[in-house]
Amino acid sequence: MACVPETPEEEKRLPPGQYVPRGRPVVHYGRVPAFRPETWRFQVFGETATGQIHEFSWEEFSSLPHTTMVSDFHCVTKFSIMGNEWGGFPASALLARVPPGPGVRHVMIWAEYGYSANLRLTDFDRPTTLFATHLDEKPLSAERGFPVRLVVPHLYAWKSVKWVRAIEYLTEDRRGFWEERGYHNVADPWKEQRYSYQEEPGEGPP
Ligand SMILES: Nc1nc2c(c(=O)[nH]1)N[C@H]1C(S)=C(S)[C@@H](COP(=O)(O)O)O[C@H]1N2
Ligand SMILES: [Mo]
Repeated sequence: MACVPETPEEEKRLPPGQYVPRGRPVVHYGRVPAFRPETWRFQVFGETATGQIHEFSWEEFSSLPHTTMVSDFHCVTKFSIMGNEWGGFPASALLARVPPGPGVRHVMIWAEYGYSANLRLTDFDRPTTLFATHLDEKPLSAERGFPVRLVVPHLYAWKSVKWVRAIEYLTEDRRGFWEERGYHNVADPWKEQRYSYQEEPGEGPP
């Protein structure tokens, strides 16, 4: 494994304690789920503005406006994958389509098999947060999250939930899968927010 950035410019984009491996590792907990377009549904639930659950079929979901974005990807186990070209639609498009209620400050991202990650609404609503269906102009491979994953490039990559199936709007914060298991609630790689013991007051649920 090469453990150095390829260019000085890449070096500047590398958060503290991270390295660039050769190749692009695939990381997840548990098995790769199958995708069945006829029965696949995407739910937006919790504190929606209307009080109703909103459900998308794959056809509706995949017809949201498409865009591309290049970003880096930082796993808390210290490797970074630089310069990924993701295609999909911004999380802000989903927020516009299914507005959250006025008290919503957090979201829970839910995946197949119950994997989850929580985000502050301000992190979810960043212009760089994307629901990605494509990587480098090709549909995602099964193990990278096909048919759709979230990409939150400014936070550690466990927040970039693969095989995403639902968003829950929350008025109060709640910990997701890794956040419950000792990882930092916020997860900013530039501040090396790796573990929950580093949390400052106000950075996590009580
Ligand atoms: N559904 C789901 N999404 C997940 C994970 C997981 O276990 N399940 N692992 C996360 C972690 S820890 C990382 S580093 C990235 C890895 O993404 P990659 O396999 O495309 O490199 O996916 C994240 N998304
Ligand atoms: Mo990770």
